[in-house]
Amino acid sequence: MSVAEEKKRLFIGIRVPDTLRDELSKVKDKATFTAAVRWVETNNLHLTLKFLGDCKPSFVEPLSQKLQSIINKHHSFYLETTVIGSFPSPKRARILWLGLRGGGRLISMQNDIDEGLSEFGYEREEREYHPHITLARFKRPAKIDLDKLNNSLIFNERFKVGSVVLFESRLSKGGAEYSILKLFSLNP
Ligand code: 2AM
Repeated sequence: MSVAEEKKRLFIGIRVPDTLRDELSKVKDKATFTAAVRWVETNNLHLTLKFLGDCKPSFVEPLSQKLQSIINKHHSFYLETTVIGSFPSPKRARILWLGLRGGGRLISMQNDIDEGLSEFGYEREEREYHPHITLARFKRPAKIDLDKLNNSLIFNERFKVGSVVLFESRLSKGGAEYSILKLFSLNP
């Protein structure tokens, strides 16, 4: 077995509820981009809290214990969708995302996860955390009309976040496949 096969590519995130997934699956039908774009598969839509990258399988247990102790201190909360935006800019878009708001509890939990995992040697995020769901990635920087896209869609979804997930990401030629390794329930 090669070294690469031994490792697990991990990240911590939040699942997108089915109702919002269904809505988001319609975005690609409304988008009229001419640029080459790779849409995130509907099943893969998620909100990232912390990307961990390649980890030894033996790390999953201590990581899970730490996450459990952090999540035990937090309560479920609601998030609301905002608008579709792009990173770094609509003139040279690489990533298309859906913004989320209402997350005082989300920010505090993400901050605790970020701080808690620094114990294991993970760098703390230097940039401010902007909650978003990545919808698509452009193959090359693209100029896109976000107003047109946002005007053609009415998103006003509010959803409850009751758990946090430790995901494993498997990369293949067909794209990434995410599976749930552990699920941590927030306090009601
Ligand atoms: P994002 O798309 O939500 O911003 C799973 O791969 C998730 O981890 C991705 O959706 C991405 O978050 C984040 N991610 C992937 N590779 C990353 C990297 N090298 N550094 C930071 N975050 C990464």
